[in-house]
Amino acid sequence: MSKPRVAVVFGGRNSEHAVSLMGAGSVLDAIDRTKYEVIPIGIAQDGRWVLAASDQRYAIEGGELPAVDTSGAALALPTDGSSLVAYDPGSIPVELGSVDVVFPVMHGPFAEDGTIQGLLEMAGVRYVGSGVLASAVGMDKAYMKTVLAAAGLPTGAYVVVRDRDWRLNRECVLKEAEQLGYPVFVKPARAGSSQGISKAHDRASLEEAVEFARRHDPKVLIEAAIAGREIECAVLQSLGDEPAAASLPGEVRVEGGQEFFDFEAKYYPDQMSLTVPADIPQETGEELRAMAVRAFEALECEGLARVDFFYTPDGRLILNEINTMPGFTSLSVAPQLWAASGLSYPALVDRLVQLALSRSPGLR
Ligand code: G1L
Repeated sequence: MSKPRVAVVFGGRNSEHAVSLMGAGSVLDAIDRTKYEVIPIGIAQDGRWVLAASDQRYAIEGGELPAVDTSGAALALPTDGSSLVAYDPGSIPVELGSVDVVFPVMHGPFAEDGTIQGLLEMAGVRYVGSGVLASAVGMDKAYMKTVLAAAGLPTGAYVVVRDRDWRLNRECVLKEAEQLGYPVFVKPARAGSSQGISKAHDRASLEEAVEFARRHDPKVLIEAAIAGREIECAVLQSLGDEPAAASLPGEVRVEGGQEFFDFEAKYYPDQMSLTVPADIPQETGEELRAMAVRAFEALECEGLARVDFFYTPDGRLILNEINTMPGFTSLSVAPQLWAASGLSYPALVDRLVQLALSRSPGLR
């Protein structure tokens, strides 16, 4: 039998292009080429799909994909339901033939928000990770909280600021937000990673923080600051009919006294430390893992997700967020949590590909 053909798709039209390239570098490095035929496809900043060299740790330095000058469709949707077309760096359209699985390694709008997943659904191609709904809900922090709360999971207090409210009812919005009490965190509702996030201590800094977040997204979330330790858990779908499994919980600490876990700290691992298992009471750890699985199920996630909690000084667990496309280099939190739980990075990559291969495209 021939090897399953796995297209690793990375890059994308967004500010976190380089982060995606680092993740793709790790996946391309770890995936078993004796078992799979690997086809790396980069999406350049201009949106073109480029066939990348298949044998290298692609652009692990976080460089850019070559700009290509192509005309016509950047991606040809297959008519037979399974054949993809990309371009080689010399702008030659390359018929990729049928692909068994796409492994998307991308961030932000047009990528982890369900867009690529929808495109792949239309093309009838299986893919790694969550589907359209879970990806879209996971990307929008406001809807994420709605879904988590509906599942009975404890989330923090927040206010959603839509564009119209901000332009027409600013005073009202600010008053409502101030009910949360200062300090508050202000975040773009749908930006990937931690970009556009800031902390506000008073009315003036709150207005500034909302304007700052609005540079990334016209929809903004204002959240009550929660004092507590940051404990994270990775959830992995099972291959059979068993429920999804939670990793050991790990505690994330930001080094160097930053106010919060910002974009820089997240992607420069020497600025954060991860302790696995987290030093918390046994029952708290078990409760956290059960909550993480419930969150995974509430969004109907597939593949892998990372669930982030606050553990407050008075012993409560609050679910901060769920990430359907968590950092995914071998040194990122979710892979490290699974490594400490007995599943190595190459085994995790393999499991994700096997999960995708085992499911039917379309409704499930
Ligand atoms: F395997 C999943 F679940 F599909 C998956 C795919 C991609 C998990 C995590 C990621 N992560 C990313 O793509 C990244 C943009 C964070 C780059 Cl590492």
